Amino acid sequence: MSDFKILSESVIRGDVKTALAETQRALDAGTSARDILDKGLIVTLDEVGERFSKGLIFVPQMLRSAKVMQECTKLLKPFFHEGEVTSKGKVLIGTVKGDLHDIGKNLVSMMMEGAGFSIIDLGVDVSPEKFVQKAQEVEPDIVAMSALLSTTMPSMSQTIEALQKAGLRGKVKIMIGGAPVTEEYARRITADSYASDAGSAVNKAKKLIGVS
Ligand code: B1M
Repeated sequence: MSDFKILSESVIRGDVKTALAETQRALDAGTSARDILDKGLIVTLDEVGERFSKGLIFVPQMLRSAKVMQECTKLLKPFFHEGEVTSKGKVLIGTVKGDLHDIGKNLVSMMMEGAGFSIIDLGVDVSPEKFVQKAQEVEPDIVAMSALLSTTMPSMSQTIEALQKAGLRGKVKIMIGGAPVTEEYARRITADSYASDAGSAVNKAKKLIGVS
């Protein structure tokens, strides 16, 4: 964490200029994009969450930190491309209904895209009906759902039911993830796969549809 002290402090302060300069400095110094992301940015947002839980900061500060994180992630994006590849498969992704958290979902999209998947990103607050309608339209290989609130997790199960009712359940694989989501929860709601982070989401997606 100490290598990323300035980066971390600037994310917490919501200081995008310093955070971008620090991200670039770390890249120029040869630090891997993966380390900057995992050890510099994601751990800092965990710290932001801790401070929010303790009542030390409030939603506007949390939002500012999130924006800084997103700007820094843009700098890192080119480093997560595995090379020129044809589409490995189509992934329809979104953050579930009632949930506005999109940083994790965007990272999963970014890594999957970098690994050669085509991504159709529905954004945040995506209802089961919207997932179904878009799945009918684009015929994805995988429907991927993210949730960051324990209160929005049930929407994942509602979406699976809606896909089932629409006759799509046998045609798509379902992957879920997000901080409060667990492997056990995925099994319970009959999702095909759970991933704890964006890197493992890529590997699990490849496994799900049998590509390397
Ligand atoms: Co919110 N928030 N937030 N928030 N927020 C959390 C999630 C919280 C844990 C903070 C806390 O209390 N400690 C808490 C949820 C408690 C709970 O339900 N368990 C919380 C709360 C309570 C709220 C509000 C209700 C606050 C309020 O208004 N009183 C509110 C809800 C708004 C809503 O959604 N309806 C709210 C709002 C916000 C902001 C808008 C201010 C902002 C989000 C901005 C944005 O996303 N554009 C925000 C933020 C930034 C956070 C924290 C601090 C950081 C989240 C984050 O981006 N983490 C968060 C605390 C925390 O998580 N430690 C918190 C970094 C990101 C990379 O991690 O998203 O977990 P994560 O993604 C990971 C993995 O989970 C995984 O891959 C990623 C890493 O590689 N993953 C997947 C994610 N999706 C996946 C899908 C997959 C596979 C893997 O397959 C499909």
